[in-house]
Amino acid sequence: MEGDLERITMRLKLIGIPVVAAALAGAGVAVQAADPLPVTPVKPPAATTATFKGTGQIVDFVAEERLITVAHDDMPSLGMPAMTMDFPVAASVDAAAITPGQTVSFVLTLIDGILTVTEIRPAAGPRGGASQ
Ligand SMILES: [Cu+2]
Repeated sequence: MEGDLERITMRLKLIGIPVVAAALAGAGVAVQAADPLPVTPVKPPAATTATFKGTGQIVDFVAEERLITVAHDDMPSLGMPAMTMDFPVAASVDAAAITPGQTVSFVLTLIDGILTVTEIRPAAGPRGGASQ
């Protein structure tokens, strides 16, 4: 039984649908949340190691969880309109350089089906409109 759960959890992590794990937990099945980071289900383009460039404003950053909230601009390469959402931040990114309020450009890499911030830096120039 434990082995089954481990396999299920592993598979859920691989396909990036923790919602199902939450449903199992709700049904009284104890599922260890191995990875508490929320993920954003995304229909990935053909390549599985795709990267996507974006711009936006940092709304929040929880360093302990390496979780960033970004009000990002339109991302046509992802088919995503402008919105505010969370991303996990890769260990290779210098967390000390992430400051809420900052306008940034960033790179998302699809890692195990999860869009992860792998690069982030202050935007080169001032931005026009108000962020959403
Ligand atoms: Cu988004």
